[in-house]
Amino acid sequence: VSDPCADRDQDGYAQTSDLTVQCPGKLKGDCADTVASVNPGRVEVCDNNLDDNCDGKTDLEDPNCQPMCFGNPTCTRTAACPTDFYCSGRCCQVCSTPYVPQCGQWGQCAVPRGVDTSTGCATSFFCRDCTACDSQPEAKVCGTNGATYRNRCLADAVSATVAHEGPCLPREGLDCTSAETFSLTACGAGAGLYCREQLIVPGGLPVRRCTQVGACVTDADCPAGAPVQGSCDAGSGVQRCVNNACALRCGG
Ligand SMILES: [Ca+2]
Ligand SMILES: [Ca+2]
Ligand SMILES: [Ca+2]
Repeated sequence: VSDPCADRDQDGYAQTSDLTVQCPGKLKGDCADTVASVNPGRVEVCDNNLDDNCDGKTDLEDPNCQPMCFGNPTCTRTAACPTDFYCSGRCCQVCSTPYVPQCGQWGQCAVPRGVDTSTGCATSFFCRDCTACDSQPEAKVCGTNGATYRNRCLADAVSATVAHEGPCLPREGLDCTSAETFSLTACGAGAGLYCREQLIVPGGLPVRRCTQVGACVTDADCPAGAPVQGSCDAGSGVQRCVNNACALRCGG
């Protein structure tokens, strides 16, 4: 039987934690008695895969490594934060409200630039002549950039790609490239979003953006995170993107 008071790494801490054992001249509770940098007198290092201070909690589990979020939830990704928050420094941070300019000239309106793809928060607005589109009925559409436009006319006028009819959902346009799969939870559980892959630059690498379930720009997007509706005779059905919604077309 080895000596419970042995201090093999000579850091002043013996391996035993037994209160009934006396180890004169030594402290106790060394949870790694071959590593001199690990003992109950140490401060937890948050990224070395060691329980440096021997409290049974390693790295991010350790209270010393918990972020100070001032009442906001902790997080590892934006999709896990409440709506209108983003994840930064492992804390959910509130999105700032974008500045909407007063567009002074007659016929001008403020048009959103969309969301910051890294946070999903709305960015800035710019002024442009909206007369032609203001004269058309309001029928909101959502761009792939996460901007909601008054109507398709205005989206076309600013060269935005329409993702679907109706306003954008919270976090549409958020980058989900780091998500491991195209799962429905990559953009937040129950958020009504899927992680859509798209080519922004022809021949470039695809990017992924959170997009409303069922919304599509090309046939390749379908079924766009939604279950296939309807059925055809074996093998004859093809998913098509028609007016930004997926539809099953039978007979090819
Ligand atoms: Ca020791
Ligand atoms: Ca550690
Ligand atoms: Ca620890």
